Amino acid sequence: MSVTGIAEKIQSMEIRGAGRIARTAALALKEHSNDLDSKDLNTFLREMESAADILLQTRPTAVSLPNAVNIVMKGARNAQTLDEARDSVIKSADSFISNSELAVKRIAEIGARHIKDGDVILTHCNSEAALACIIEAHRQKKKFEVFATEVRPRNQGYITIKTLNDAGIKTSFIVDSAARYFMKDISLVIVGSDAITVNGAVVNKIGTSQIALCAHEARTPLIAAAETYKFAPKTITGELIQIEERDTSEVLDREKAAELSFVTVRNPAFDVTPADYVDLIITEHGAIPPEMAYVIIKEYLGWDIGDFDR
Ligand code: RUB
Repeated sequence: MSVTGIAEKIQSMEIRGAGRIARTAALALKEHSNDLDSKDLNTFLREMESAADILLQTRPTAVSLPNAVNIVMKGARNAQTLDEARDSVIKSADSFISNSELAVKRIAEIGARHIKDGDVILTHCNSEAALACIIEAHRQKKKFEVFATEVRPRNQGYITIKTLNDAGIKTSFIVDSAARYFMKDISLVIVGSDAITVNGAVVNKIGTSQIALCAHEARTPLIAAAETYKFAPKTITGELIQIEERDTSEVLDREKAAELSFVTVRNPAFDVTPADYVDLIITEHGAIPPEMAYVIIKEYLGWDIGDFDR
């Protein structure tokens, strides 16, 4: 499929979830580099950069996307020949995809250690990384149950309950606004992440921060499961994570909205949970307190303060 076709699928959320978006973008760049019949290095790089730009425009919040694009393009940008550049894109994309799949498996193993018999887990949205922890704990025969939210307006909660049901995990399905009502019964909150800032704030599906606030009030621990490529290097210099505002028709039918001349519909897709409300971040390199986010950015993403002065 063309880069534009894949970009449309990401934009429309046919392909969604920060990890999947990143792997799909890496694959799209690899396939594009194979399809291009550029005659020289500069033309190849120009065409690859414009494909990368198309992918980057799709969803602004998931930092896994620019991180994946940079990882795939880095070697090609420094290549001396066209063959070297193409080769580098292909190898980097392949290794990004397999590392990403491995990272989720590793997160599952580490995350499962934090789930114990008798737990009642609340999860929000549909996170491959968060669900991997839950499913691994179930595979280890731990006895627990899960509460899953609906996730208005796109209802990703349906995908979550289907996955949990297929795994044979006892699950309660609740509307988003019931999170505080049930929090007294919850012993652990596990969510995924679209971006993690240098301060350890977790950017995830809208509603996560409300759940975190309720969890904090009830002294219920909250864990975020996040591969290292979801950490946002540019937040080192104070750059904010852009919160995607999606089409308002996802929330209220366009015709109904048109009848309400004093009403503006808003549809932010993500929110920011401050580090104070996050107990642990599970990465493929281990579980860290949110305060250690800088270490992940520096050690595993290879970025440092000086990188921004060039
Ligand atoms: C998905 C979402 C997920 C994170 C992590 O939002 O917020 O919690 O992307 O998912 P959307 P994963 O449905 O708008 O893409 O662990 O699968 O990367």
